[in-house]
Amino acid sequence: MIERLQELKQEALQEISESGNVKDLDHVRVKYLGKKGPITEVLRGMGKLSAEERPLVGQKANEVREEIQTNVEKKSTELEEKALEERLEKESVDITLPGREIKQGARHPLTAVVEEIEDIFIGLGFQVTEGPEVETDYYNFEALNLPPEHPARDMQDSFYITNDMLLRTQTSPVQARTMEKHQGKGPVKIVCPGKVYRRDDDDATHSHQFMQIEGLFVDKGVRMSDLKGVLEAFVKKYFGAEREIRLRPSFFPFTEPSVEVDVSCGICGGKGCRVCKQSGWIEVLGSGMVHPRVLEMSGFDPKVYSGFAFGMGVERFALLRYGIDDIRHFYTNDIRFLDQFKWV
Ligand code: 2NL
Repeated sequence: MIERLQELKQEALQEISESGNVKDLDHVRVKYLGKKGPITEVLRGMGKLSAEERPLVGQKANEVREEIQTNVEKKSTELEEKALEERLEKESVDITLPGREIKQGARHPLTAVVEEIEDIFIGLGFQVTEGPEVETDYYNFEALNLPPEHPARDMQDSFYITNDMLLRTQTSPVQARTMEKHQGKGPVKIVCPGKVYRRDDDDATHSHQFMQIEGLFVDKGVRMSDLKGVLEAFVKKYFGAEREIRLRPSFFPFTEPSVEVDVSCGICGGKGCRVCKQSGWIEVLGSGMVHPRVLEMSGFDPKVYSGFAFGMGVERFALLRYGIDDIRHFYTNDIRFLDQFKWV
């Protein structure tokens, strides 16, 4: 029996040293030291031994068990340390690697210009109002006194969705809707910024989608001089106090009389240059006194109320402000272009 125990010990130590992981090692431990293991079996068979042999075998059995136990523990510590080292190796972080650059975004230049223009008009007592980009024929054209044969109403010039619905061609429908909501009671003093759509081929100065800001002031006793005063204050705030404005007669179906507003050229100071096409003046706004038919259709009595309205293209204001030569830059979203507006 002593020999058998010695053999068992050799086998066990061999298997322990060959264990590659904690699970294998546990398997070996249970196999040799468990209740159904060979050592327990030897101890159970001791009854058949003589009185002299019994303590010797018992002692040897305990010795073997303890040695196996100690070896299992030693191996277990070894395996755990090995596993920890492997993990540390695998999960190591190279703290000398340079960090990734965090890209900072910038406000889109058109957004910056819209917000700047909004702020100027808020300072003049206007409220900012927005409305739908998909409009009905009624609000986009009819309520604005555009006759049925007007070219903008042609399928060729506007994006129709159905017979009666289209992408708005101007932001004036927002103003018509707002007037209607006021139910014939002034004042209405609003600016309406937003995207508008026209079926144009894109080039340096045209885009099928662009930004517009329109404004409207309706109240009792609003006169042409109010139009001139408000637009002069706006232009001087946006372009600079040294700039002058000039009104030229014009025509829009929704205003009567209508004017075109020019600003004196900031490059040549009025002497004539490339930017102002040698005229000394740059056209920036369309405006006029709201047509009585338009007031009437939106619920205002044109004998009691009067108003002025104006409209401007935002891209043009941005081009002039930042010296950009092609409107398409605003819509192609080249990061190198957009990145330059971090400071605005
Ligand atoms: C331009 C000219 C203009 C208006 C827009 C307007 C709106 C209502 C009533 C009357 Cl509800 N008028 N808007 C008036 C005159 C000119 O825009 O050149 N836009 C780019």
